[in-house]
Amino acid sequence: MSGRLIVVSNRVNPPSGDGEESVGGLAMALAAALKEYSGIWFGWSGKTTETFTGELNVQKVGGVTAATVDLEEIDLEEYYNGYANKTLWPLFHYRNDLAAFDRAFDKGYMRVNCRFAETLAPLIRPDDIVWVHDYHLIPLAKELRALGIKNRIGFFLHIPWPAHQVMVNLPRHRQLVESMFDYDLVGFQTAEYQQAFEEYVLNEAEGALVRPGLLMGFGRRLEVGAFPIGIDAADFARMKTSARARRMRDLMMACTVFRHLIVGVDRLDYSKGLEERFLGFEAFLQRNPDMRREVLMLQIAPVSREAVEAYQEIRGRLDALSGRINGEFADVDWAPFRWVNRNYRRDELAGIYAAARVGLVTPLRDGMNLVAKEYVAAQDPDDPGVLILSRFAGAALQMQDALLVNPNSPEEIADALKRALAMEKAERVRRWRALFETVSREDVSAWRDAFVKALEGNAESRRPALVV
Ligand code: GDG
Repeated sequence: MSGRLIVVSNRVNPPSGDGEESVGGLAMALAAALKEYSGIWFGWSGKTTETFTGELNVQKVGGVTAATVDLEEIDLEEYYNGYANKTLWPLFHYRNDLAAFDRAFDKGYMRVNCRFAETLAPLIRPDDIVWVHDYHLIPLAKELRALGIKNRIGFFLHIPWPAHQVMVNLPRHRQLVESMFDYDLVGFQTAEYQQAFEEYVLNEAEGALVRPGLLMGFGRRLEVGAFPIGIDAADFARMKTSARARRMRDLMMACTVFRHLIVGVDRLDYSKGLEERFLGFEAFLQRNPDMRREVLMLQIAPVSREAVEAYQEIRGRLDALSGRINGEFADVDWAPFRWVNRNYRRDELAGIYAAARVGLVTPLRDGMNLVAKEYVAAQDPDDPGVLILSRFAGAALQMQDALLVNPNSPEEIADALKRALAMEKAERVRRWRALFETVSREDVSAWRDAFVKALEGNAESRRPALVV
């Protein structure tokens, strides 16, 4: 690559590199993406000011050049908490019932995208390529083009693209999708989401599929592709042998003597299927009285997006459910369930995964799900645990050797738990080897390189709009 890679995401929070990273798959992935390219990571600082100044703050954090801008309180309300997290997130995760459609959110979203573009444009040099991330910034390329930016610009969506009939619930859906045609390349986590996008364009935008990966719509052309994101497998391998990871593993082993640990790790979010998962564990305990004393379930779920009501409500429901399960099954010397809303260091998480016989990853919808991949990467090759994975996580397409379940069904989760706990070592090793091979090969570097190559590759593809 001759120029620089400019990565843009809502929030810029490069991990410090000492294991105390923030929660969230996107931050980890972007930091890894920038590790080997010279470039800049641009986005919101996480701070608010009284009035928007557009002042840039540039600093080096953990080997990454971060260029950040502050936003106004109202931006946060309308753009971040509003359109991004109360409108697009629920809708794209098939929770139309939780989606708020409010024109003020829409306006705030467009305003912040415009502000981002105005602040970013002067930083862009002619041979840079720009890589925009996620649903917060869908119209960014349109705003950059309006300011005369001609560079190659790619977009990657970290969350699902919903089915056509779900997408049309969004007021002004056509404008939003049309703005995506200002990118040179739009990437999705899976072929399934790519197809859903294509179907929308074919039906709503007088579209046509010119060839696989090249779409016409709104009288314009757009390259699309599937780029499944992975973890930084090499970094994870290093971390899992660290002193802290080993200490945590030993600690977890010590408190599960004669018992098997079942672990779940998720941001506290309604898309992660936590209620159904808890009910699945309860059903397992009800149906298998002889196995009750042989298991401990640990669910780690650091709180997120606390300003959004739906997130406050789900926490209350999960507190009640976890209390009910322990109330029903605990004994004086034993309780089956631990529900923890704390944030752990990544190296500590690696130790917890390593100690768990079962990784329980059952989102109702998920763009990819990196926890499933981290769980696999952390296992002992000679005595690995079993991954139970939702068929509705993007990761399921690559991880067919997991026990795949329908996360809406507590009974199916209970059956899978029973099967995982009874699984012979030979089968566990066979399944794990296949999973680990995929997780190692299709890691975050492969994801980044494939996307950047595809974006560079179609340098010639910005031709004048074609009318069909
Ligand atoms: C979005 C998409 C897509 C969790 N608890 C702690 C902690 N985590 C880390 C995990 C993992 C990350 O957060 C979560 O990543 P996911 O992929 O599971 O989910 P989202 O945050 O929803 O991410 C998702 C992803 O973007 C990437 O494209 O896969 O579908 O929704 O890395 O380990 N990390 C630490 N302490 C915790 O307590 N340090």
